[in-house]
Amino acid sequence: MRVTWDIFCNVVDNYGDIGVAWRLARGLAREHGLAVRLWVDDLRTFHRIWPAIDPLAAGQTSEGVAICAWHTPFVATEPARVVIEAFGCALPEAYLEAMARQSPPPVWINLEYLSAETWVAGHHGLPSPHARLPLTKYFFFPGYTADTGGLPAESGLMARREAFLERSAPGFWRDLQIGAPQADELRVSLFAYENPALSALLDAWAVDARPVTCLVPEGRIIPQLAAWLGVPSLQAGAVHQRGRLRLRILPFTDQDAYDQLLWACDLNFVRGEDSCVRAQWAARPLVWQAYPQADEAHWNKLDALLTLYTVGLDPAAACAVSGMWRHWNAMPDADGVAARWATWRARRAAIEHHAQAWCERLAGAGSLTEKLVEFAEKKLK
Ligand code: TRH
Repeated sequence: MRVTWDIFCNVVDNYGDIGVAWRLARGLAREHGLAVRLWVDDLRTFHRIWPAIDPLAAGQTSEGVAICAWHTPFVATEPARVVIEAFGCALPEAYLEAMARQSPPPVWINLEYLSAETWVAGHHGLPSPHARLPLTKYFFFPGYTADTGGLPAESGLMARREAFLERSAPGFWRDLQIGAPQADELRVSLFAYENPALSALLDAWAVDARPVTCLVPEGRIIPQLAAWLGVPSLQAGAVHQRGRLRLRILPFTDQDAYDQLLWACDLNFVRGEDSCVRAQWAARPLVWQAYPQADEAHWNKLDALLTLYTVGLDPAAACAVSGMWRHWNAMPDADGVAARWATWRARRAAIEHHAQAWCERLAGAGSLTEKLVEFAEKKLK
């Protein structure tokens, strides 16, 4: 009999929670043949990253995963053998009670947010007994090193990227009605939260020595872009030229099409954890805007990833990467973004080369899906 898995996802805001949960659910079903149920409390957000999802259906199947609307009060359900609580979303009390009645109880895992911070390895896999019920929850930390829970990546990802670049990139640009890049043109994707550094960066691109095309999926950054352009609003399909900069607004697509954008661009501005990892797997230069947290806790996350990411880069290129990332995250910086951009531009070749080497090195962290399955199997024995 197939091992059953339940994944619970509470969408806090944005797309990262459901983005990670959905990748995991798809991977477990497709690559491990597991019977996966994904419980989601916000199907509308899910629908944005995977339009095949019906936001009104109480139950549906997609990509071999059973998707259930997570309502309160929770319908009585027999728990699966493995239960994933994504990002501490707090399982329904009735479900927890049902877990406690099982013998043996299910393997209960809290999937944590990805971080490159050094404390992660020491906390990965730690148990926490429930205060009242005979249940133990394990903390599973994704991470960038072999001693953590690894990184989300489906098998065949690199081959799909290579096949796209060899055969499909021209068609991709045609479909976006942009045409193939000119020899000296820089194509940039911009997925971002509101950002005080944006205007100065756009100013720098507008006077760049070479053409810059900036592709912006619809989202939170649009009002700021419209203000910079001096237009009342912006919709998907809008194109604006300012000096050397051409700006184009793209529709928000599904996760797979977003990957193609990352693969096709020369530089990707990404945010949150999921787009950040996908940009790293794209083997292209990236600038990460970490999800803003209280007391600037995200700065530690940013610095931790920068410390790992820049190993092996020559000092000037490492400084160019760090400068852009730190400035984009409003970290204290004596230089303006225009100076940071000029330095990045000057070191572009080294940074590009490094992005490929880094992508190969990433495999050393191991696959999150495989490590989770291994972890659960051990606990099930
Ligand atoms: O959407 P985010 O800002 O999510 C954030 C973070 O995950 C953060 O850690 C979390 O605490 C917070 O939400 C609540 O950024 P992230 O993580 O990059 O997720 C974006 C998802 O959206 C990712 O799965 C890719 C997907 N996406 C598409 O499917 N289509 C698109 O067109 C774009 C731009 C993104």
